[in-house]
Amino acid sequence: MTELAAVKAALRTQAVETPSWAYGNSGTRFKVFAQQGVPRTPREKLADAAKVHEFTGAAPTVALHIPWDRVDDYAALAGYAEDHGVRLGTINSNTFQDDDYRLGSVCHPEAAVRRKAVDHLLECVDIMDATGSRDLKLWFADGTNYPGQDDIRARQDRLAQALAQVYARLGDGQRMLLEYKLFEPAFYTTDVPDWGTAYAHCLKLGPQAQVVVDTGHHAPGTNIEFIVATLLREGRLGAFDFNSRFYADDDLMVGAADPFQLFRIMYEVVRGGGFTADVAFMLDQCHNIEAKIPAIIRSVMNVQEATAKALLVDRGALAAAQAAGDVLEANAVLMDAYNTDVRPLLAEVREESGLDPDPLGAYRRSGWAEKIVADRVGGLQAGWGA
Ligand code: AOS
Ligand code: ZN
Ligand code: ZN
Repeated sequence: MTELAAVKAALRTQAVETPSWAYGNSGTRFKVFAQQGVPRTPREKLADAAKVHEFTGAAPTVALHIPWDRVDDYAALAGYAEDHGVRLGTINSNTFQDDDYRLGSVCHPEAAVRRKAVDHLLECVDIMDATGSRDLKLWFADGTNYPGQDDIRARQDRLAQALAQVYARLGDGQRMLLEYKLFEPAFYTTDVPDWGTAYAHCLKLGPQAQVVVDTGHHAPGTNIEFIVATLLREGRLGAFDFNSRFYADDDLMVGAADPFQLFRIMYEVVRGGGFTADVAFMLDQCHNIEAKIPAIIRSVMNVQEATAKALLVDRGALAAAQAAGDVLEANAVLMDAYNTDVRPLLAEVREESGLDPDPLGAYRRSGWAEKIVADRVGGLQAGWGA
């Protein structure tokens, strides 16, 4: 296979999981802007996600969020997804939207609240059994706002106990993905604030516990690609939540704020052998002011572009320059790949797969946007879906 053929083959295998909540209305704490035609039910979210897959060929799975996507029959929901050409993906738990969780969930000082949170997580594993999902994604809003509010060490013990209970419930082939976040909603301490804390818990739990890197969850200036390289070396990079940020956890379209950072991350993924099914590429975004389905299509394309550039790095030339200590040449090799316009290459890959080379144009021409505006009245905010 020529090098270009290998790059194309790799691009054809790339799958980006889209989040059900990105299809619903969302906003900031100041205002949720309702858009016309947004889904009212989990099935309608899946129908929209199927459109993203239809036009990109690269978004075959959809992440669910419990309880936002709660239904009576998950196997039937999985069947509905398959009828539309997609599959159900990661199950996201929610231990942050209940009054009981004011002081935390699995780290809460009261055993009864911790029990309630763990029961929810165990229920999520039951749902995974029904949907056939591989991954349970855990993001905890737990933390404290004031020094002295709670015992930092005790909270870690409570967290470890809860994680161990859920880990023990995982079936063969199921994984627990632990996401970290620097701050918000807690502002003094967060119980899983960084990759080191997540990694330490995963290490104790076992190989089915893996770390999720949400690209918006770091302090400004953090070198995320270094974290990616480290987790891959340790065999603990389970997934990405892709999005981009200018300030904090902005959840904007991935690759919008800093395409160069996304390229650097994808280069470490390629370099570290992470371009396999073991690393899930998920989006975790909210489209507050822009049209949702085209924004998600754009995001998938942005991931593909960064990946194509990463795959095009001349690794032989890079290694030679690095070995020779040629700083400028090494940097030039990397920048050459980054500065390549990969859009024609991706258009070719799409055409060779029988897709329209222009996914956004194809979506616009499809009439789906007009159809959902006509058909769906009263779309709901993400988080309050049926
Ligand atoms: C929150 O900041 C996190 O990024 C999450 O991944 C969260 O689980 C997601 O927004 C769905 O609830
Ligand atoms: Zn996330
Ligand atoms: Zn987030």
